[in-house]
Amino acid sequence: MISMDQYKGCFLGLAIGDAFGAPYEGGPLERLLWKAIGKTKDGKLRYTDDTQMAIDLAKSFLYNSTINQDHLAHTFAESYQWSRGYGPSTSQLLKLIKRGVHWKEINKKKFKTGSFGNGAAMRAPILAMCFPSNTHELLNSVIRSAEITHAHPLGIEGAKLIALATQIAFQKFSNEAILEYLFRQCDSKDYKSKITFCAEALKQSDIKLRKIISNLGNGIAAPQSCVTAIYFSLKFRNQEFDSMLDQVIKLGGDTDTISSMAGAIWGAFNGSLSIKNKAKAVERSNEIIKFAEKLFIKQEGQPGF
Ligand code: F2R
Ligand code: MG
Ligand code: MG
Repeated sequence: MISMDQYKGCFLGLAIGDAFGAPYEGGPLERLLWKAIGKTKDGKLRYTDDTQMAIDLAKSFLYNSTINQDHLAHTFAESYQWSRGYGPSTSQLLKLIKRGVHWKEINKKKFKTGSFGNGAAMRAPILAMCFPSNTHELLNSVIRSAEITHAHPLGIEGAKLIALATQIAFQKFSNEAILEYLFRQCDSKDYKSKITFCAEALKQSDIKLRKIISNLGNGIAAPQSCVTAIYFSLKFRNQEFDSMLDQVIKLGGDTDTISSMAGAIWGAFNGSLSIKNKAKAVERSNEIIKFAEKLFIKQEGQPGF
């Protein structure tokens, strides 16, 4: 039985990973900028595009009881603020949607095959909360959510892996069973070989971070970050959230997104009890808890769905 506390843990883990990872994302310029704009007036840590798009997805699902692509595209666009640090192609796309252009006309504008950034994957844990047991509906919804901003097959595949990893983390299967399941569900050679590496790396307690970077990646592209996040969530599932966060921050690169995706999966395993206090440092964390509660009540199979 999945508990409401696991939903709270999942959403809070996503937001905490994002807000605490954000000051370390990217190079010196990005870090300097975040130093200037990374706190609210009342001293809370601001979250970035990762959490904003997750909130938008939750809001849109709660309103429609399904993934309504046009509504979701407008919800993303209405929330857009440059200061949340969106990826370049997503920024451009959301600004155009806000001006009235339909998402289908522009989701393959900057890149002919669509974006393979990790922007669709970073919001995918929410879909596992919408569809915790219907995998067919989950996968269908991953595609519908992703293709608005990330039409590239590798962008969608990364979102699929993060959604499935979150869904199965709610069930608390063993790491071996989770990775076997993800491998079977995976359509891409590149991701498959990363999942195989992940299984091997989890057997080595003293593996160096540079080996994780060179084999799994720490970048902004989905193939360079999704399996990395899954690796950290599985490695630290029985340890404190902060131990995982420290390692992801040391990894460098796309620290907010990797710790956000890993944080969501960690929270799906462990619930919110041990991270509730940490969440108080993050802006709007009470509202995030409320979204998690509403998603739990609305999840498929429950009355009112
Ligand atoms: N934007 C940021 N952080 C600032 C930059 C960090 C640093 N310079 C770094 O590179 O590590 N963070 C937020 O953006 C990420 C999510 O991005 P999203 O929404 O996927 O953006 P986008 O623009 O669609 O894709 C990101 C970049 O990936 C490359 N790319 C994507 N598809 C491509 C394709 N088909 N061909 C070639 N390149 C492609 C491009 O460089 C895109 O700009 C998260 O990290 C979030 O925190
Ligand atoms: Mg971000
Ligand atoms: Mg990021």
